[in-house]
Amino acid sequence: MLARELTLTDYLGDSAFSSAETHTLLALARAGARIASVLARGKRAAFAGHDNVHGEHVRDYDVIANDHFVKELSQVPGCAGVLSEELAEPFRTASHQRADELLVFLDPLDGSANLDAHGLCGSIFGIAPATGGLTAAALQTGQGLRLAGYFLYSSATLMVLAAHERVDAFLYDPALGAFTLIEQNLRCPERGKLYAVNEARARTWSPSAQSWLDQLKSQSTADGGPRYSLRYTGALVADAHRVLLEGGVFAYPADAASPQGKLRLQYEANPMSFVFRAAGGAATTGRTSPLDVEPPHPHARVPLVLGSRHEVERFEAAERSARPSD
Ligand code: FBP
Repeated sequence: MLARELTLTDYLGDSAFSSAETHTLLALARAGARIASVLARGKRAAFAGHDNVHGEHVRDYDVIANDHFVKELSQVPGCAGVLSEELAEPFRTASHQRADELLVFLDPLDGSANLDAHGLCGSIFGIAPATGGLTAAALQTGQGLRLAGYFLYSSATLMVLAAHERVDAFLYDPALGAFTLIEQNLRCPERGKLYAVNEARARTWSPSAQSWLDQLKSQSTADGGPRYSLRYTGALVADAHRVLLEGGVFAYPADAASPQGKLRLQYEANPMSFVFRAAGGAATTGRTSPLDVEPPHPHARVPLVLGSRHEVERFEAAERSARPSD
C-alpha cells in the first residue's frame, strides 16, 4: 500500500511546534493556497489606484494577497499581529493579549510587478515572539525569528519552511486541498554556478561590488571553478529558490537608485536570510548578516546578497577590502 503523503498538518503535529506556531503556519498556508488559486484564474495585474508606504504603485493582487493573509491570521489564537509591506503600521489581529503570542513579518506578494505579464511571484513570511507589544516587536532584529519561509507561485505552488535549523518543502495539492511534504532537509550547495542580479543596475554599484561581479563572470572552468550563468526573474522568491536548490548567488546591493539597498529588512531580507542559514547557505548586507541589523524603522531597506557560502563570502571579502578602516 502506498505510504500516505505527509500533509503540513501532520508535519506540524510534531511537538516541536507550539500551538501558536502551528495555527499561524496553517493560516499562512490557507492564505497561500487561496492566493495561488486567484492567480491561476487571473487576468494580468492592474494598479489598485493608491501607493503603499514606500510610495510605490500598489497592484490589485498586492491588496488581494494582503487581505487573504490578514483575514486568515485574524482567526488564529496566538497570532498577535502582522507587519506587512502593504500596511504602514503593525496591524493587531488578536482581540486580546497572550504571553505566547507571535508577530508575522509579511511580504504578501513578492515580485508582484511580474504579474503584469503572468510571471513568477511569491509571498515571504517570518514569525517571531511579539514580546513587548507589536510596535517594539516590529523593530526586533532577525535573530528573534523562530520560523520563516516563503510561497512560490509558479508551475506549482510551493511552501518552503525553515524551522529548527532545517528547511523542508511542501507542494500544494489542489485535489487534496492541502500542502504535502515533498523535499526534506534542503541544503544549499557550498558553491554554485548561477547568479541572479539586475545587471542593468550594476553600473551604479560600489566599485568593490562591481569587481566582485566581474570576477564572478570572468570565472571560467580553467580556474577549476564553474562557468556562471545569469538567471534573473525579478522576483526575489523565485531567484532565491533556484539558488537554494542549485547553489550560486542572488545579489541586490546598494545602488544609485537605492543607496540603502532596495529590499526590505524585516519581511524580505530577514526571512530569506533565516532560510539560507538553516540550509547551510549564507546572507550578508556586505558588512554583516541582515539578521544582526537593528531596523531604524519597520520598513527599513538593506543591501542583500544571499546564496552559497563561497559566493557570499567572496562578496563580503570584496566589500571589506574596500573599507580598510574597518
Ligand atoms: P516587491 O515586489 O515585494 O516590492 O519586491 C521587490 C522585488 O520585486 C523583488 O522581488 C526583486 O528581487 C526586486 O524587487 C526586483 O527589482 P528590480 O525590478 O529593480 O530588478
